[in-house]
Amino acid sequence: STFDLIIRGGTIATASDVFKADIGIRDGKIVQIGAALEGATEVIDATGKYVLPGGIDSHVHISQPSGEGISMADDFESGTLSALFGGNTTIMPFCLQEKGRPLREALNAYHELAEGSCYTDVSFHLIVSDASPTLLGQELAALAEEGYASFKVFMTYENLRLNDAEILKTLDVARQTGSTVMIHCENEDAIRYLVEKHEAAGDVAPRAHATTRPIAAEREATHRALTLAEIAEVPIVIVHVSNGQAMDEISRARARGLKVYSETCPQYLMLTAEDLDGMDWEGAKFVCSPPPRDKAAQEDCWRGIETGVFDLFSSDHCPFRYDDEHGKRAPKALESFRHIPNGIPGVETRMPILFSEGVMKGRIDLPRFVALTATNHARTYGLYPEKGTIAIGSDADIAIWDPSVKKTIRHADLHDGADYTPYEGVEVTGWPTTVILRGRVMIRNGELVGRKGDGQYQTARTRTL
Ligand code: DUC
Ligand code: ZN
Ligand code: ZN
Ligand code: ZN
Repeated sequence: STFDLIIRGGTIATASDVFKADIGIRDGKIVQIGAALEGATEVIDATGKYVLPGGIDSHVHISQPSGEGISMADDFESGTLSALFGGNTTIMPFCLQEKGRPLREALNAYHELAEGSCYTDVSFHLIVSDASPTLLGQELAALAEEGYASFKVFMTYENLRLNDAEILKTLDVARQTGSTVMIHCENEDAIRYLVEKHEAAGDVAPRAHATTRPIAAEREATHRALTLAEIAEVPIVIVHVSNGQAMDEISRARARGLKVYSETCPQYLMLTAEDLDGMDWEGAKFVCSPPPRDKAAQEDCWRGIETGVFDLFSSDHCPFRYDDEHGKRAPKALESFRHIPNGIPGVETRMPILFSEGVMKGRIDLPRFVALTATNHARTYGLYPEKGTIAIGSDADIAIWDPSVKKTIRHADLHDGADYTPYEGVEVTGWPTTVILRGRVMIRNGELVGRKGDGQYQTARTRTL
């Protein structure tokens, strides 16, 4: 027959349009979009449903070494399975370079972990923790040409942070190679000053994690990152923006003509620092960096989602088990907030939360939802137009959303390797019930039918200026 698969009768949304049409798929690609398509091996009836590009979560941590005795809760199998059930068809995890070691060594290690294990497609970012000239100059350019076109640098964390000179060198390589740099903006020295003060005063509970990483530390570092990018004349991505003051820095930089992309995450819409209080170390469940702020910051982040300050909505999925000696309650972590592993799970709940709180509550329309959760990720990180849209010639990566589903989020129903969700009890309307990866039905009406290993690695293109 003409098509392998037809998706019939649904309401399609892209980042620019909403329309009713059928989609014809052959050999993993979208080959036709039109009315009354006929002639397929399989037909999926999407009447009353939204047919959207599969989600792309461009900020996900999987199997990263996280300190002595601490391990992440997800490997590539559980991480991508959880992503798939949340409507994603591509995720972008990080390959962490160990200081003094070649970037390629990190890449090889993560490729080995991912190979044959994935339920979604995967494309990597590199974390550059060593900006020494041999590692940086020679390697990054070669890797960019091979399709590793984005990397993250940190302004915080003793063992990861780059200083301003190192960041400038890294930005310079990015400018030359057309790579995209993601920057984690928090002022490490300011944080350390506060951490030492709190520990000296005996204040070691999880809540102090938020207190010692104040908005000012994020705002200053955001301003500095933008300034360095302005001087190096290169676009950057400010990741996991948590508040209005950092947003204002981004808007001001844009007004000066800077090309800057920015990202926020579900935790900054749904959580506050008060969640870090709680009996029996429960607050550790919500420890992530930057930390959740207050109601006013949540409203600011919503405004950024609505008005276009933010281009990207990512999970920053970085899962650790709570009730576990290798996780949030590791012996060392119980000594002080400073040793609680930073990060929370969220790859499966990212899109349902934004769909329910954003689209169903009328804050954003479907095209904006698609842009924030798929299209802009593909564009920013060199995967477009194979990924991130519904168009003739694109990969048939599609999530069919049922807006009539009502669910209460329970960790017991999720598929990640953690033992809790920060969103336990949150009620959502709408869920991606059928998920298609390069034309292969992976989830049909909520049931897994795809196989581990169906996900493939995707190389990325560098920026063309
Ligand atoms: N930054 C991240 O992007 N993820 C988890 C922890 C962190 O600091
Ligand atoms: Zn970060
Ligand atoms: Zn992260
Ligand atoms: Zn364990």
